[in-house]
Amino acid sequence: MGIKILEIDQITKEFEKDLKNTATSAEVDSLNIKYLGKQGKINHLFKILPVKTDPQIGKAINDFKSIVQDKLSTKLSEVLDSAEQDTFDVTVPGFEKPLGSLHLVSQTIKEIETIFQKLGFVRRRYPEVETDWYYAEGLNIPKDHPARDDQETFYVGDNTVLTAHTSNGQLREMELKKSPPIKMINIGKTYRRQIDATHTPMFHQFEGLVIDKGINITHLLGVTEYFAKSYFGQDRRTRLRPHHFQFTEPSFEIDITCGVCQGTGMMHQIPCKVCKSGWLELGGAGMVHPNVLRNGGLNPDECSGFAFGWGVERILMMKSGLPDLRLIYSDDIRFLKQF
Ligand code: FA5
Repeated sequence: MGIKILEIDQITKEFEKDLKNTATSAEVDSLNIKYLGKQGKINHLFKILPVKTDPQIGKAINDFKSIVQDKLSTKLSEVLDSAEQDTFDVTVPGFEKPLGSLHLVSQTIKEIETIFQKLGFVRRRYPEVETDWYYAEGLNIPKDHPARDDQETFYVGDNTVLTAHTSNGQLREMELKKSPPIKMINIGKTYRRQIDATHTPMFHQFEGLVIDKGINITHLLGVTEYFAKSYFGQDRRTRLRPHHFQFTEPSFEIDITCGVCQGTGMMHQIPCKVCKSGWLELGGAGMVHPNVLRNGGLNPDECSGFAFGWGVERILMMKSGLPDLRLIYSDDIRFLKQF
């Protein structure tokens, strides 16, 4: 019996020695096999010792087995912890979190806002879903008038639309202020059933409205010129071209000299590919129609005003040389990251 216990003692000593010399998880694994495996030392003890006749021996082997299991699992945690510490280098720089930035349309809107704030314009936002009165009828566009077809409007109800322009803000501003002076810049989303390289179904317009005693076309010209030089560059010039809008009289299109050919219309002795004529269209403008002043609750005999409505994406396109407006809303991060 003494000899038989001696065998367990010997294996215990061998195990302790093995454990001391173990430093990796692979070595722990091989000890697992050596002692606890099917052909391992502990199973061998069960085979060679008289466990059936002497339950004390069986108990002694099982106690040893539990000790081996505990010690191997403790050893495994130790070697894994120290392996982790070995690979943790505190001098390695952390992961840089990618920083977002304002979308280029938001940047442009901020730029526009800043320029007009310097002239004393107040930033406004008016509804994008609008009733027929503010959007058309009150702007001197009667029902069934052909001008309604121009704007390829999205209807959301019999009497409601997604605004195709920001001019609804004119009447809303007159109602809000009730009397002159009025000097607002309404920047908002607008919607039209159009899509190609220079049109998107959703785009932004910025609408200026100035109303006071004695406002005339020279004031419109001054503001237009100031904006064009501030946004596009001091060397740019503007001009008025006669046009028609129902809500302004007289009405104009404002053009700006092309930045590529400097307004000459020619590049290397051939017509400029960007503008062909030396001029690029900025957008519509005019003197507020007396009917619109009346509809806004103002007296056209006592005050007058000018208004303009231009495309945010379009001026961004003109300044940056973007070939296609749809890129702006493509969600392509490689494109957006450049701005
Ligand atoms: C108007 O919308 C008038 N309400 C402007 C106005 C306001 C005139 C006040 C007089 C007084 P127009 O339809 O031309 O005008 O559009 C104005 C500008 O919006 C265009 O010059 C262009 O820059 C931009 N625009 C029009 N449609 C689109 C579109 N689908 N995608 C991108 N920009 C567009």
